[in-house]
Amino acid sequence: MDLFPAIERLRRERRAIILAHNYQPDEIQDLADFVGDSLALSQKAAKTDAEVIVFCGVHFMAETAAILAPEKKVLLPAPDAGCPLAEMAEPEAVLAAKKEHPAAAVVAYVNTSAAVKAVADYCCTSANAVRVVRTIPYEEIIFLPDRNLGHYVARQVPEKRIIIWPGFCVTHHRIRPEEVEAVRATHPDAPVLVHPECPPEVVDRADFVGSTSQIIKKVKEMEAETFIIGTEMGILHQLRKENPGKKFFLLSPGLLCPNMKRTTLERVHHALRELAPVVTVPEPIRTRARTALERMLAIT
Ligand code: CIZ
Repeated sequence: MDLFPAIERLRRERRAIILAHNYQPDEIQDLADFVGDSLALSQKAAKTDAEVIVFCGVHFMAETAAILAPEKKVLLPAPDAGCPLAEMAEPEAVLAAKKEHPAAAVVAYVNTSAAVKAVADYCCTSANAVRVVRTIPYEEIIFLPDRNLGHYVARQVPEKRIIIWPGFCVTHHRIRPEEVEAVRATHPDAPVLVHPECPPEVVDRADFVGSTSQIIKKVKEMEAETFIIGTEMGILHQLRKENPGKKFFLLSPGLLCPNMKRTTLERVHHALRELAPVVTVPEPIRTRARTALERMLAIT
């Protein structure tokens, strides 16, 4: 069966919108009504008048959409798509850290479970982490769960004391600084753009550091012909589509998130046909997590 027209028909019948993260497989991005980072997708979910949201991404992203749009049915076609980084922070451990540092605010990266967002004071994304930490009226901050993003933020906001959680993204954390040196030798004129989830030694050697949405924006503004990209390979699809005259190379061959690749056309079709699997966030976790997300949205 040709799944594209079948999905299209079901999408109309179900009054559904398909949202895909920048790291999703190419064919899923092509199918989607909207492609973006997790925050932009969740905001889209909250604003849409569609009744069903098919969230092509990983579990914490669909949860964020369910927190912000509780009246809609949020479907996650790949229910086995977790995020090892999100699993590196548990609510009990966060509460224990709060007890140890009673004057500190907890800033939780969006890559956390709803249960962790519910015990956090603020959320942030990689696009706004520096701004959130700089703006909030706290001198001491527990930043979780990504230690590389935490180090990046701490360097940009030296006036605050940042207690950094030891988590990491398995995909970004494995990039080595020698890979930047090697690519500089083969493509000396190509700017290197990396995600702040990369280790500090990689970030130090890059020309630009930013979230997926910031990398996409920056490439459009730059005049170079060739670019080296240090984030998950799914982003190359958008970059190539939006910049047909430019060339892109991955900084490291290991930049592939297996969880992001669990979404398939078959699974999207199945989700729309069965209206399952549904992602929900129970009360009072939803309301508490929403408060942390709304505090972030008020800053950005
Ligand atoms: O916020 C997101 O969607 C993530 C996880 C990365 C990014 O930079 O967009």
